[in-house]
Amino acid sequence: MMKEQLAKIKEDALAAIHAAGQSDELDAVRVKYLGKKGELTAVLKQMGKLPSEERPVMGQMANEVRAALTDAITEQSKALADVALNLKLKAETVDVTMPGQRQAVGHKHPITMVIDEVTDVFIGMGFQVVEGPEVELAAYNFTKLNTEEGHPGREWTDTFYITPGDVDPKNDAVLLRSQTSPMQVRTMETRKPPIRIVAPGRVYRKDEADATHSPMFHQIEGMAIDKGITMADLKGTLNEVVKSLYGEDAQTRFRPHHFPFTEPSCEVDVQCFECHGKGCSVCKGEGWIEVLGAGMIHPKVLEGCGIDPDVYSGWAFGMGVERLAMMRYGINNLKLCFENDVRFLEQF
Ligand code: 2U9
Repeated sequence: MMKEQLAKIKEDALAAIHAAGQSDELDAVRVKYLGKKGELTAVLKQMGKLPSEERPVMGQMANEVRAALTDAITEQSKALADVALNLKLKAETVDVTMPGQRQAVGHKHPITMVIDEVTDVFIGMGFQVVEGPEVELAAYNFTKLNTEEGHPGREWTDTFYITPGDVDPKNDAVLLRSQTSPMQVRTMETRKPPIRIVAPGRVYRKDEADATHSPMFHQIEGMAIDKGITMADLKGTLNEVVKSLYGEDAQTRFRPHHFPFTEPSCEVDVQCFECHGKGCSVCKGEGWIEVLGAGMIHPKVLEGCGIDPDVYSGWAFGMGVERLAMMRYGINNLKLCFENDVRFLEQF
């Protein structure tokens, strides 16, 4: 009786196992036959009722059935996993011959291109690049640069003060730097000569925005300080820079000028690259184009920044990046540089 029962369970269960097409189906079959309340378990529970001489034989048979079912379940489970994996692989096949999707690659802004070009020339001459805060103290933006209180550039009409209570052109006033010169001051205060640095970055002045002005613009300033530095080093260095930017035959002209932070001071013109000095619309008939200001660092500035002017001397220069970019790329309105219109930016 029990023998037939076991044989039937085995037959039915094996059929069900092989018919299971999914792992949850297979699990249901396992529970149905081998689970706590399963059919095989139910038969085993009746074992006690058998005459004692039959028990070992039935016990062995029951164990064989259980082993056969367990093996079949394991095997079917592997087969199902194989099928699932193959389906997944097929579904996720990558066709490496399909054309890719072209990604739009951006590029540098024309202002950044000019900054990189100029700083690269200086880096090639052994200069280091320093960058620093755009929010500055009046002491660093003005006083240490020999620009005392009362100087027009220091007035609230020219400079963005952000100190609470609005206008306070005193030393501890906080402002948006109007030049990158504070970085030269900070470098002098923290390093010993020889110093050769360029300081590129954003500066802010209360200028009305028009085709050639913006309340935010960029400067590159720089300086060299060592024993025995003279105006000849300034001229030699700037001539080399101008040749790197405008070509070997570029001519320069140094004109006397005045800045509070340099003495003597000069402005430097480059001969017009369009008309070579004859006078045209690019140079407004001048034949020359002003590109930067420079000079020997004022002894008072050196001393105020902890460098002994009796031992060391140095030169400094400053240039406006936007002017340079407009000339270089033929940009006729500065506003275009700050509107982020890709139709403009894509042209460079
Ligand atoms: C220190 C000492 C000296 C920086 C200098 C200029 C001349 C200059 C202008 C160019 C066009 C500013 O953007 S612009 O309007 N700059 O002409 N700048 S010398 O001299 C320094 C700087 C720092 C400690």
